[in-house]
Amino acid sequence: MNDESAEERGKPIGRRVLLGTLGLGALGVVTAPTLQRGLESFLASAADTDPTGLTELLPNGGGFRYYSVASSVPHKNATSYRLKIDGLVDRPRTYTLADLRALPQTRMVRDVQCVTGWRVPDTPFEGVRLSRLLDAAGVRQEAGAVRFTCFDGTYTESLTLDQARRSDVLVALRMQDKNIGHSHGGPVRLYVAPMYFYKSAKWLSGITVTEDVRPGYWEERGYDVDAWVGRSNGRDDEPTS
Ligand SMILES: Nc1nc2c(c(=O)[nH]1)N[C@H]1C(S)=C(S)[C@@H](COP(=O)(O)O)O[C@H]1N2
Ligand SMILES: [Mo]
Repeated sequence: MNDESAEERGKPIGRRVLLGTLGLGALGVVTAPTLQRGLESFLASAADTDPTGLTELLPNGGGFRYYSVASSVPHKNATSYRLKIDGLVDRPRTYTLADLRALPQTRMVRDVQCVTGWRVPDTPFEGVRLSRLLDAAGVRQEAGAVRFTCFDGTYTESLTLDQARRSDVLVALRMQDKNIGHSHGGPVRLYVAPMYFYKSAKWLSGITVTEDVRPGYWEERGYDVDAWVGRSNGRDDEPTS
């Protein structure tokens, strides 16, 4: 069984930790952040102390935990994938994967930090700077924010325009020096290097320039909108960028 089939199982509530290769997929159904933190610290300690080495079989290993708030997510490839940029722009546009690949690519290597505590060191991401796509679209003067939507049909995120224009914010096509696979939000995910990983929306399909920030999926459920790794969300972590 692969992680994709695990992803189809279970209930469509909360975010689920995909443990298909261990046959533990049914564990991960939780909604409240506190409960979910409890679950994740359990899983984290299980992974830290696992005497069998079975956690190495988790999809892709390497410390990432796999999240989806949707019960199933369609697969998109070079033929079917589209990224639409619209809203308060002069030149709305829909990009194919080939269009995105043809643009200059930026590679960055930073730690990834999830707000629940796990951190993965030195993870390469590569893709097109979001600022480039915004400039190409011609952001209108009255715009103040960017909203991201996903082809899982559920997840949303947002950044202020100033945050979105940072050079360490990418529309990422590659992660860990591979094309981004479905579990990690491929073929295209957002990568917001200086913020907790919930800002890095997987399965990115829409970028809408708006007047104001609208809180995203997890932000409506209690997480900070300005999610700088460090002091936001009541945490104390080393910054990632
Ligand atoms: N579409 C979508 N993007 C998402 C999420 C999600 O559930 N759905 N979870 C977020 C959270 S909380 C984290 S920690 C990372 C996990 O990314 P990974 O599954 O590649 O480890 O994706 C973020 N982006
Ligand atoms: Mo997260």
